[in-house]
Amino acid sequence: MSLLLGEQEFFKGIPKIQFEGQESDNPLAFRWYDENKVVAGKPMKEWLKFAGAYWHSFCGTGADPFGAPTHIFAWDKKLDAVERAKDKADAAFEFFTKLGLGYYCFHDVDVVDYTDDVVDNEKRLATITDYLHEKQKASGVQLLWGTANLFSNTKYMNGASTNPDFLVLTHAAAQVKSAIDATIKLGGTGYTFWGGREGYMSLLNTNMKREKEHLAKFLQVSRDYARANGFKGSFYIEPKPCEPSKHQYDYDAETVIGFLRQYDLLNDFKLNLEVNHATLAGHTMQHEMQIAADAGLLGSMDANRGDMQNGWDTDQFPNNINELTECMLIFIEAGGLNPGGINFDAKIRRNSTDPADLFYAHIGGMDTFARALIAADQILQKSDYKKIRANRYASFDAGNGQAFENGKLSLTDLRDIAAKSGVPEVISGKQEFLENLINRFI
Ligand code: XLS
Ligand code: NI
Ligand code: NI
Repeated sequence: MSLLLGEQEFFKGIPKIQFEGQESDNPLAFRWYDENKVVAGKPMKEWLKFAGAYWHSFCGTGADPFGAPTHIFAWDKKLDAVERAKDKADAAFEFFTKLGLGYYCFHDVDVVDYTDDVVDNEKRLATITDYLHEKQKASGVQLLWGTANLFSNTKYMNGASTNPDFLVLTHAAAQVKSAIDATIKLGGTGYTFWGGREGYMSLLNTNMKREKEHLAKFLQVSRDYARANGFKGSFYIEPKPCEPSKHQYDYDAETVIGFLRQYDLLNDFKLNLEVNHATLAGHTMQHEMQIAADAGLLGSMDANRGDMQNGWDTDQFPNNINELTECMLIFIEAGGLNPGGINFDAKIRRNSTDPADLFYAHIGGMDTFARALIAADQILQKSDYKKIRANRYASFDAGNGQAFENGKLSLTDLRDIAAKSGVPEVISGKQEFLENLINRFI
């Protein structure tokens, strides 16, 4: 089998990862993710459009505030930025192909290093975009979404589109414009905005109203540019409550939906939800997904998990089967993600330094999703889960309850029904029963 290697093989000794089933003890094989297995009417690979995240897997060096890089990349050696970027693309596509990932996601600065020169950056990105285009054609791997990094460079320390200095906003616009061009050229199904610096560190120096209006204007002009240039995909906002800013304007799903509605962006934007952002916002991922699904805005997701003891975005690989099974119940009932996929916005730990570690991490994540998908499908098909939930609301299905839902009863009418009907029964919410039921199908 052709592995579509570049000049060098970066992950030597690692074969194409195959499905071997639950009995396999091969750590470099899938035990649950069987891409063509049909679950709930569709092959797994159609439900689970997995994507690799360029930034964590091919740029993240393992450096932390207390220590130097531990991930020393063989693709990061050449002196010329574009040549270095091509090696990185070779490594990335070797990895995607060996793992069987159908999609990938990137920020502009992940795929090629940027300078402070707008024109130079545009040229670099255009050059590497052509190279990525060739890699996509040769491998069949597709772009899930592109984005611009508007948070790492010094100039964005006070925000990008919400910066109080207009000139900084224009530099952010220049980056978004060429990242949109790259996304269009590469046939990306989405374009993501994650605003780590779009918020504040202190209200003492912040005009919040004005900053949010600037953010909305910036999104509108970006949308207009992309649509005028033929972008047919979905824009995503990726909510996160804080980190790196103390407070971020895209706090959580509910906040973002209100913002999109206020600025008339609902037709073009959906949500890209991330597990560890949900937990940072004091929610579960299930909560965020249900909010988005109910609004018809469940666009895409960033898969990872947090750490129970840490209050930051640790971006660990997903491995919590209960959490994901509950997510998959919402996911299947919503018909999956539309038009997005499942991007592994997750990083191996600083001290995971074997080339195989990146494979173990993704295999574990993909297997956990696959297993959760199967379990959730069984729960929906074979248990009373849906019925129990529906029955709790049965009193609204007919009679006065239905009249209330249809807006036919006044407050006085409701009062009169209460006076006439006596004391409500005590009715169990059956939470423990349902929790056991989830475990029974895992
Ligand atoms: C950071 C975000 C980031 C976005 C893309 O917390 O998750 O990685 O997904 O800019
Ligand atoms: Ni993310
Ligand atoms: Ni994140």
